[in-house]
Amino acid sequence: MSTSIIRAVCPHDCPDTCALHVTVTDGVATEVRGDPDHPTTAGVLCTKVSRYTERTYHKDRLLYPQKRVGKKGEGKFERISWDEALDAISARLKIVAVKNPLAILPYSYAGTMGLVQGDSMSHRFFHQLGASFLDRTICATAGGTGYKYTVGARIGTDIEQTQNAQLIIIWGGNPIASSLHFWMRAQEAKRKGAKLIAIDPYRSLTAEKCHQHIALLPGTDAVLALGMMHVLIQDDLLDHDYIAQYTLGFDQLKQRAQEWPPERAAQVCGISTEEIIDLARTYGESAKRGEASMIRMNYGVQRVHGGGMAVRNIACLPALVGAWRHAAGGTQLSLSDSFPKNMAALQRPDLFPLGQQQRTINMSTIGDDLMQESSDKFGPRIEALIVYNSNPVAIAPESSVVAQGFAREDLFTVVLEHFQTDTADYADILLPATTQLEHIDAHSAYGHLYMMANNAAIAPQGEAKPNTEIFRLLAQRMGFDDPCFSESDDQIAAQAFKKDDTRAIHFDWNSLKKAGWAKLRVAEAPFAHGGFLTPSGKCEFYSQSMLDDGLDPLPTYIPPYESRLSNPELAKKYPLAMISPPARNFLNSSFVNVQSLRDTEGEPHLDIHPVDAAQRQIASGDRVKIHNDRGSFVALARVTDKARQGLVVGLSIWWKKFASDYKNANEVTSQRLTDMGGGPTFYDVLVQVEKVQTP
Ligand SMILES: Nc1nc2c(c(=O)[nH]1)N[C@H]1C(S)=C(S)[C@@H](COP(=O)(O)OP(=O)(O)OC[C@H]3O[C@@H](n4cnc5c(=O)[nH]c(N)nc54)[C@H](O)[C@@H]3O)O[C@H]1N2
Ligand SMILES: Nc1nc2c(c(=O)[nH]1)N[C@H]1C(S)=C(S)[C@@H](COP(=O)(O)OP(=O)(O)OC[C@H]3O[C@@H](n4cnc5c(=O)[nH]c(N)nc54)[C@H](O)[C@@H]3O)O[C@H]1N2
Ligand code: SF4
Ligand SMILES: [Mo]
Repeated sequence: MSTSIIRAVCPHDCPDTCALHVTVTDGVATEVRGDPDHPTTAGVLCTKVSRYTERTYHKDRLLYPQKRVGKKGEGKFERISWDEALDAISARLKIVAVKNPLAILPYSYAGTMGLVQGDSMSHRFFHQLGASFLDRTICATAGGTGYKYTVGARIGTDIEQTQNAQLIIIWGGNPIASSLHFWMRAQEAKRKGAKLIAIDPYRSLTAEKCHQHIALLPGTDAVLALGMMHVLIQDDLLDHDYIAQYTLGFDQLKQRAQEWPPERAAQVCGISTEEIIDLARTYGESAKRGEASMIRMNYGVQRVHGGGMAVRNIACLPALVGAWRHAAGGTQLSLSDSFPKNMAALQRPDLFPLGQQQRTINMSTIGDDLMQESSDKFGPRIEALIVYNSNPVAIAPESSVVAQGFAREDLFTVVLEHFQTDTADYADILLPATTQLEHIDAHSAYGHLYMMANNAAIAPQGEAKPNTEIFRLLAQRMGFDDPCFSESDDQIAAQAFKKDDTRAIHFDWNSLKKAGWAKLRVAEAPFAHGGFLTPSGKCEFYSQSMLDDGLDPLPTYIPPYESRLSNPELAKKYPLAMISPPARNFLNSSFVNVQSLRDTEGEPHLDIHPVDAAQRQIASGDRVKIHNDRGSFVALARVTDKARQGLVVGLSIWWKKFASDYKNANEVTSQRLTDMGGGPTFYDVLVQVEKVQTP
């Protein structure tokens, strides 16, 4: 018997990007554990990934290529050989490409965050083909854009400082579920006396464990931040020296904040005036005392119409009180721009045919876009769709339109997957992909500062192949002869980070593979002495770039499309706001098919406040229908004041095929986009809820 420990990386879309130790005995992975020496992983994994072998060796893993034999969406397939599959795909892509390659669309997101399996060979392939580009907006572009206007780049407080903070504001995030290793450090800070405050419409697992919970209405965070600015200025809880040296536009900001006395802000946010005054004073006074006050923002704040502006407003706060002076102060939304990734080498945009027209499709409106006919404005109708690392039929908004698009008989759809997801059901050709234990990859992270290496622990299951290999083989069949199409995964991984960049100068792929991880060389407190990456080099309270892009250059409020205050007519019909944030035991729609994890989540639930439930004669355990003009889905009611009055919460993202009505929360979400960044508005939804009468 031979047993070894392989160094690997969690590939999932989670800020923590854990370092893994995979125990392999006689070629079989028997256990996946957190690397005890990796500082942020600290030997701990979440429940999902500690069950990784259950997912890898799942009886439903796709093990060989298949072609559709039933109707689209029916999920009936027949086994074929790799040659047959690849020949069929390349033949069809050639036919479409001769007419217009822009009619081909790749659709992918963060099923794996790996730079090799996610961002390299596939991009090279579609660039060479001259296909449409995909704007990958589904998660974070609204907030990312708002943050960049203000601070300049997605750079912020290092998670490894968290335990040194005296005040931690967790704003629009539920780290117990979605960033466990940040939460572990926040707990350490709490034990050392730090105060924890959660800002969230829902009493999430995290909000429940904080000292204070401010349950504002969804989509009103921008106003809470404006109300805080008002109080900070009025009470002079400011760091005048920091403002003078390192910020731009304070006088204009001051005027703007005047418009938002806490009384007015409180009305919009649906909270008390005292809560706003108290929050601002707690924040400002903590900074005045010279303490480290940290705001951990998360993406929950930016899935609404004004989501970009909300992040921008919040991102102004640390500069007002000088919180960036401390390594454990400031704010973190994402650290992705800390990494000197070499995207040009990985993706080779230069392969795109010279002089050919380009087109970009926003992944958040895939439903509408699949339904578009050819036109001058839109360009050619989408005729071929290649999906990998994503499950759009479950996760994209306004699902009924998405499903209608995928059901088009004239659309040629290829899906690369581990499992027969809701999306795979619509494939013409379904290809088996390897999991993280079966391929190699290089990783950056968005919640810590380590470059990471994933070694293959086991052989591919069945006939599964890495995404890279699938696109390599397709490139051969398409006749693409650039040498980059013959690079091995190791050769690609070795190009992941820019070696001449001071942050990664110590990067060497072979040694990274042995060590598993290496920290970037970056400053401990990124903006302690200014150095913002905006055009002015300052934290921009006033942003000329925003004005140039047609936005208000100052912090402001952009109300939700759908809320009682902003759309009272609609609210008459659909009076309840609905959000559908991540369930603890799923990762987006990944893991929903892992029995032990699904058992823990039970059936799809809807949390509803006792007053709202009573008005509708709903009791816990009742089957309820959640609906609006876009559609409906069914869930089991949980009557609880965790959901504030006027709000319902359906933890997500369920596979439709595991729901009694074959539907999920995205039936009622809309394809309208955020104020900036072209993001989706998953949490900007009004619905009505009623009990389903059982015969
Ligand atoms: N277990 C688990 N972990 C995950 C994921 C998962 O699906 N499951 N998903 C991963 C991905 S892709 C991402 S992007 C991140 C997600 O990270 P986040 O978007 O930060 O998601 P959550 O941590 O669930 O926190 C969202 C919280 O925001 C709250 N919220 C909703 N609307 C508003 C609002 O308008 N204002 C405020 N202040 N709060 C609001 C919700 O109630 C919820 O508690 O997590 C990653 N980690
Ligand atoms: N209602 C609602 N909808 C949401 C959200 C919400 O909060 N509420 N959150 C949104 C957010 S933040 C996000 S990020 C998106 C996430 O949406 P997606 O990025 O689509 O994430 P998943 O649903 O996890 O699907 C990823 C798929 O990739 C597959 N996969 C993993 N690794 C590989 C690989 O190496 N090769 C191949 N070929 N496939 C692989 C997995 O099996 C899985 O089926 O969903 C969004 N949708
Ligand atoms: S999902 Fe997040 S917490 Fe869980 S193992 Fe992966 S990186 Fe770590
Ligand atoms: Mo996400």
